[in-house]
Amino acid sequence: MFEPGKTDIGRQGVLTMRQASIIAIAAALSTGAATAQYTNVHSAAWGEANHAQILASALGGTFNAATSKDYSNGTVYADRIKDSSWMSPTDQIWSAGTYHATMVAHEAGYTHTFGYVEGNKNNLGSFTGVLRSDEIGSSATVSLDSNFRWAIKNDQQFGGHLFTSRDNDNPDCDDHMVAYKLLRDGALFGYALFFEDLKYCSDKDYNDVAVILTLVPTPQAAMMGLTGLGGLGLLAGRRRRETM
Ligand SMILES: [Ca+2]
Ligand SMILES: [Ca+2]
Ligand SMILES: [Ca+2]
Repeated sequence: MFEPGKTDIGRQGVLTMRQASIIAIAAALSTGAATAQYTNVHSAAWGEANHAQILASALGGTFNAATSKDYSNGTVYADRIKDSSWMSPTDQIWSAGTYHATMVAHEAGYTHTFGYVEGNKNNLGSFTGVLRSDEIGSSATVSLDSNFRWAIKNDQQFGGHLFTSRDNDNPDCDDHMVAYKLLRDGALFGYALFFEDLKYCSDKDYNDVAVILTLVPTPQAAMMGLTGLGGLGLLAGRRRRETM
């Protein structure tokens, strides 16, 4: 490698070019970071719970702002996922896996069915419902072997507006879901999903449907991952039934 005291002009020339290309890549990376988009979440309407309050009711403790976008209760860190980026993973397309979903809030006039659409695009007609937004505390395990988008479908509006986590699926091409990684002692154990249910995202409070996901790598790990959730009672009930 390059030795600072060495006066090998030819070699230095090569290294200078290499350094120049590294600088160019670094510049591109920093531009990417600067243009990485986080959808702006507005304050909740009077009387409605905001993200910090919903996280607290679902996970316990008091969630305070850790950065301009993240929250923490001292034990669980909610790390906001980018909504659009040309290089980082975003909250739009989700990876195959097993997720335990719990409905934790519904701060909206409309009620919705929460679920998913398999694949990366198209096939919006294949929406699969999992939970209802007016059944707070209800939970279900979703196991998918391909990429997919999370989605909500309006239960009242004619035709049932469907909005997914992929902006381009939506009739207004707007962002209808923001999400956080949930970390405990730095380890990812789940996600929090917050949906906006109004077309054109007119109030942008992103609290109209809120779901907590816990990763389910193995049944045993799932039990452990859920211990921080209010849904523990539900789980305990199910576990008892299973062992009877
Ligand atoms: Ca988003
Ligand atoms: Ca809203
Ligand atoms: Ca709302």
